[in-house]
Amino acid sequence: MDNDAVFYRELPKVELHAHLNGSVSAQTIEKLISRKPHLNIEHSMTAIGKGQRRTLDECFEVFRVIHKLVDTEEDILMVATDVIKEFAADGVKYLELRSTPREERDTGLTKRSYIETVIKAIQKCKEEGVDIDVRFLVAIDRRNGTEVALETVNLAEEFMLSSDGLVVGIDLSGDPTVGHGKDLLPALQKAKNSGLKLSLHLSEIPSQLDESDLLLSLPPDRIGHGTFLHPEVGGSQSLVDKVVQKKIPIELCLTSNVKGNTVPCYAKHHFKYWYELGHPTVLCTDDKGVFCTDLSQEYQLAASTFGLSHEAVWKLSQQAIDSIFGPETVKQQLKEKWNDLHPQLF
Ligand code: 6MZ
Repeated sequence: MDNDAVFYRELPKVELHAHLNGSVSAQTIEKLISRKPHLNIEHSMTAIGKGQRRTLDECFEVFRVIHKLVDTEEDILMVATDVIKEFAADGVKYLELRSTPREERDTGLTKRSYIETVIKAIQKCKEEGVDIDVRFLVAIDRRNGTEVALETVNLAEEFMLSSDGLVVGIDLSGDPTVGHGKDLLPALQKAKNSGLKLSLHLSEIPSQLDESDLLLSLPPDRIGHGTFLHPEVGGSQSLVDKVVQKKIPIELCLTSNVKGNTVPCYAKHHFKYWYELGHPTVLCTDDKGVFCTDLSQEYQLAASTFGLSHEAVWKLSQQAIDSIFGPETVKQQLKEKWNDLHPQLF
């Protein structure tokens, strides 16, 4: 590893936008494939390699393949444990994992046991002393509509109270071409009222202006992607004004957006727009397994594409702490950790 790569690996980092089943590494996929050889799934079907690009549609096909491989409590425990340890090995000190609870009749998996198993993986890593603080956002898949969204929020509310602070919020994700945010508004409002934080995928594709405007009225506590919010790409100044006035941090995933073809190239990524505005932006991986990346690489890419110094990169990773959904005490602990680590890097 060259010196620059070492800097990015050792840089303490905060990861706030990571979908569990999109984060499964090649090594873990191999273990899953050997558990289920009858499915005839090859690794090439679960990841998008260097230089390759897919449509968002094709990306969602990849998730369907991974879901076939991950359909028991045992699988989820292994996947979540591996993913947490991989983030820790990449220098991530605080991680918010998100995942959509699934029910699988054939294996007896229920949405409740799904959430319990992710929590078990987080606790297991903690007991083993893995150097990372992990929290969980329960995800709503937008294609499943109003009732499932409400059911998910009810479960998340229950776990928020019983998980010792591990369940902290709700994610709204899924294929952005399917469904409409207005159907999910009551569930999201209920979640917010109960104290769950909201991270919503907004304007991941063009022509979602009405939906974004509606969901911004909640308002969410963070925005995922926000690729088409600003006027230069068909968004609107009024959407930008709302995001800026409410200081809603944006989670930005460079490789995901380039490989998923919603952004034409790294240099045209909307990181530039929001960073230059001085708006809180947080670099994230989205789906590190599917897009073959890690958070160190995302920081390095942002720096080389937009000419950021090591000091500027440090500031970016440090400021991400302000956008976490964990409590104030955790923010303080993380800030102290960053202060302790600073002299080792500079
Ligand atoms: C929207 C995405 C996504 O929940 O099974 N997901 N939703 N946009 C994206 N951009 C590429 N990447 C992942 O992880 C996989 C699920 O996360 C959401 C989709 O709902 C996908 O099925 P979990 O752990």
